[in-house]
Amino acid sequence: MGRLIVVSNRVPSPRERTQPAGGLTVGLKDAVRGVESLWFGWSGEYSDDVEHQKPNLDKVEGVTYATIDLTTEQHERFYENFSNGLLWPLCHYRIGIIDFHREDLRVYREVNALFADQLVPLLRPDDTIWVHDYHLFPLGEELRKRGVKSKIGFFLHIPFPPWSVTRVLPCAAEFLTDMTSYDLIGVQTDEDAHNMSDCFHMCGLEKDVHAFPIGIDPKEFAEQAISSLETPEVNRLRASLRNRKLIIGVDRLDYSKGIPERFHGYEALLKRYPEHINNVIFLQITPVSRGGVASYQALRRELDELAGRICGDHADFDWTPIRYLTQPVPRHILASFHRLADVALVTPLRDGMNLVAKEFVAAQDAENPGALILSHFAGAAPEMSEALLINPYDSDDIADALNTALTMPLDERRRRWETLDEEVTTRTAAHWAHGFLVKLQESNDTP
Ligand code: GDG
Repeated sequence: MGRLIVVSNRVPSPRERTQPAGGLTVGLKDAVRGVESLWFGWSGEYSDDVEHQKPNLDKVEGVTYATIDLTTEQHERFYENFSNGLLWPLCHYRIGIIDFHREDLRVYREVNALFADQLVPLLRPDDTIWVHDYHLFPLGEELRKRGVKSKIGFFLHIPFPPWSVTRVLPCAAEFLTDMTSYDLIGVQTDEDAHNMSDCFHMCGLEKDVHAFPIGIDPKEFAEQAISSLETPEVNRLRASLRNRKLIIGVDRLDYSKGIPERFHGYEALLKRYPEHINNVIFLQITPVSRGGVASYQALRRELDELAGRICGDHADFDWTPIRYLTQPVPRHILASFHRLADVALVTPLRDGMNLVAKEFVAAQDAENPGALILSHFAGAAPEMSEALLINPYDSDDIADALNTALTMPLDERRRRWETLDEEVTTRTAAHWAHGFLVKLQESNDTP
């Protein structure tokens, strides 16, 4: 096979290139290993004249990273407004907070055309191209318009809603038409595949969509969880617990993750099961993301207020019920924090997959594993039925599950964890990438 070309809005930062952090970078690192490959995307930098730029090329461990700049207006309209202010909430079923402007759509298309213009000169005929995520729905068609005949696959990392929601997007039919240019379209779950196939059908188009649930590198995460157990940070956390149970939540600061709902569920636990007061600590790690988008600023204010209010109402002079952090924690430390935790609380209102649930499982000690509480609305839920599955809109459901998890006997925790761990170690990031690329090679419907 020729080279693998990966295209995503952002490429891994120089640090992530050797120490990949998220699922996408981990999964693709395995996919690009041993194959000549090129990863193309936005540099994270701005310039005024983007038409005449040349991609910046940087080769690390056999992978060439090719990056281009955007203008500040393109960043605002393409990335903040259209991708994250409209497509993200729409795909997470949040039509009440979307904001559509034709000018933003024009710039979204303009940036997809710019990506194509800048990428085409770097391509060879036997390349295989893999496009990622909602920022780049029309890229395949832009490449075809420029004569690219290679196999082009597309993977969507976030959910895809049914037609009744998708049709709210004024350009939904245009996007779906463009997407027929891909040789293979992959999504996270069977539900997403069904929804997208149905949307094609409703627009008079025929296109198969397949589910490829993404995973993690469980071995690497487990090793980090064990090897960081005696670091100063982990020792400090352990000492500060003073034998209290630890509940952990880890999410980008994003309204799709159900963090206020989680806080309400935890407060319901303190009210309805007061025996846990002073015997439990909830550590919520929530690095700020997309701080330029208004709905994210509003969520941050809401969480600041809610965490402060719950602490004020329930804390004692020697106990604080919630430790709420908006700073990121280094990945190896995070892995050990998961291992120390008795319970993980993963409560998205909608999530493509949710890698945190899988990371928590991978980090556990087989002799004394913690319990996972997981939303029905995470893409991971169908594979992880041995978690305590909850409806995040029901704070009493969260409270009951927390009580069950905090009091679960060791043999039940082990039994549930073993089944979960089997899933996480079978469906890895490498397995995901391999499955997609094999299917893409098999596809024979290049237009
Ligand atoms: C999208 C989809 C899908 C979080 N806080 C810190 C930190 N993290 C890491 C986690 C995990 C990653 O970020 C988050 O991954 P998720 O899957 O949970 O969520 P999204 O970022 O929304 O990802 C999602 C995913 O794409 C892959 O397809 O699963 O559904 O929305 O790895 O550990 N990492 C570090 N410090 C933190 O404070 N180092």
